[in-house]
Amino acid sequence: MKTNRTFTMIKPDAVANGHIGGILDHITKAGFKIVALKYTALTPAKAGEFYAVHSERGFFADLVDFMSSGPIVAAILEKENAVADFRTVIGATDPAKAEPGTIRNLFAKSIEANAVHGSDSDENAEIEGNFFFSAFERY
Ligand code: RTP
Ligand code: MG
Repeated sequence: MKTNRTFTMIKPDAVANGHIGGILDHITKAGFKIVALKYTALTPAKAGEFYAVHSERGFFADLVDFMSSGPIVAAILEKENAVADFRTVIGATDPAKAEPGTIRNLFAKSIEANAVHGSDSDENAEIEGNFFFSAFERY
């Protein structure tokens, strides 16, 4: 079951720009079932923990500031081949390089404020889902 799941966040830019509904619609029309959903916000400490893998990168401090700058929407999604298929649906990290019709192409403005997060492996999908949702919040 867990190999059919991925984790996503609608990032602060997309929430602030009124794209929660548009992005969730895009996700469900792409064949993903929402099995957990939460409107919340990250503190700087929590944002740093979530993106700890990037702590040595030059953009880390900016990324933490950005991810804690406003509310986000967290969700666990289910679909066959969920992790890889969702990466295709969201498009490249830099929206200028994202394929037409992808979520980042449609809803993102910059390489940092890029509208959505998508897990990069089954293992990280499980870790990230558990970061936001307790067992009784996951269908
Ligand atoms: P994500 O983890 O959020 O799904 O994004 P990703 O895999 O496509 O990209 P990743 O390399 O994991 O980077 C994580 C997030 O850091 C910000 N970033 N800023 N200023 C920059 O050069 C830069 N590079 C990355 C983005 O918000 C990116 O999604
Ligand atoms: Mg990543």
